[in-house]
Amino acid sequence: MPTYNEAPNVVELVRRISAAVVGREAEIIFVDDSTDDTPDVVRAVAASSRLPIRLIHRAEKTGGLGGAVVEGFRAAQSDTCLVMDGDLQHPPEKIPEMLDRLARADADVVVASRYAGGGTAHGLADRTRVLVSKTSTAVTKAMFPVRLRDVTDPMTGFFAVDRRAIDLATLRPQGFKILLEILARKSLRITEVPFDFADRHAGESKASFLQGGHFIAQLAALRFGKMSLFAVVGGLGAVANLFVVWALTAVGVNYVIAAVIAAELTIVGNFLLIERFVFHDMRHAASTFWWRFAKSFGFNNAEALIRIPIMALMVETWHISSVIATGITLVVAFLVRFVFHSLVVYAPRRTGARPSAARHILEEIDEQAMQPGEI
Ligand SMILES: Nc1nc2c(ncn2[C@@H]2O[C@H](COP(=O)(O)OP(=O)(O)O)[C@@H](O)[C@H]2O)c(=O)[nH]1
Ligand SMILES: [Mg+2]
Repeated sequence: MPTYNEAPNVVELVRRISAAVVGREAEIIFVDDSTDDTPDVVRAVAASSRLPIRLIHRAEKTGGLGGAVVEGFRAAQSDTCLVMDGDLQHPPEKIPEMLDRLARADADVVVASRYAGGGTAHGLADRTRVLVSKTSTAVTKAMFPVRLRDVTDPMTGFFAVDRRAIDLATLRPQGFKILLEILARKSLRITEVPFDFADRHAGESKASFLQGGHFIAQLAALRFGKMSLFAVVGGLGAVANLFVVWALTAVGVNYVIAAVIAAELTIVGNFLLIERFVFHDMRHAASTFWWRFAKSFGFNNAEALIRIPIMALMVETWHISSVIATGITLVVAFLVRFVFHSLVVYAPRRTGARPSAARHILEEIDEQAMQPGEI
């Protein structure tokens, strides 16, 4: 159970779950990122509970809700794991049916669906959320027509899974849509049971606009891998580049200088965006920030410098139009840039093998430069 400030729901939740799983061997794991007194309430309830209750209070809320769910999978005693929200929108009375379906051994995942026959979604707060939920479900299903063929509700947070069927290490949970992440990564046998999505028992929803942004990034990353996000960032950079040139020349800056300033700003901006959105999951294993920046900055400047003469050469020797030559060089440059970033800029640090002396000195300087200053 992922929880974020659900203190007023914990007692009722444990009461209803305990009643639902009577006669079964079970435990409840709260993976909690709360800033309120949820941990205290969980500890108090655990002390008098018949069911074993464990609390994992995370210091860092890595991956948000999805990260919490994966952490719960890792901690669980059993391979059979059931995920549900901590606000009683998911009725605990459904648990036995879900576990029985999973135990029948013809499914790896049992999805409790708001949209399967007999299910309802009246707990969605308002018309806007119903529309957002339905539209994003349709778009998602269209993007994964095969994997999600048998699923009416890939965005539900109520599901049971056999942990052995999924590869925890490949999951990249970011925010709310953890089930989608699981279903899209691997072909699994899926069964659905309908359920009534209730109103929140107490407290407030933590879904937000930002979660919507995460979701779009997650969809793109799942479907097209990092390259599509990389292309989106590159496209934004091109637009920003044009805008800066236009703005600077409009205030009287010489166009060559304007072009150079715009190019450098775009290179830096692109780097920051790909750090944050494209290669964020590879950063921790790669070299330090400034070292990555140096590689990316150096590469992009070199690339810009040689692209133009190469283009000129193509026009001169192959006699093709300059527009086509520009197109070809841009596509090739995009591919080379992507490969360079994923294989070189974000390459995992080598452990064991000794780096070359020059690299060692550079890294040492870099390391020192990153130390907090002391006066
Ligand atoms: N551990 C953890 N749980 C979260 C986080 N964000 C939301 N949750 C929990 O995830 C569940 C679903 O969130 P909720 O706010 O009800 O979303 P909604 O049902 O889509 O409105 C609830 O149990 C929340 O407490 C988070 O960052 N970390
Ligand atoms: Mg909820």
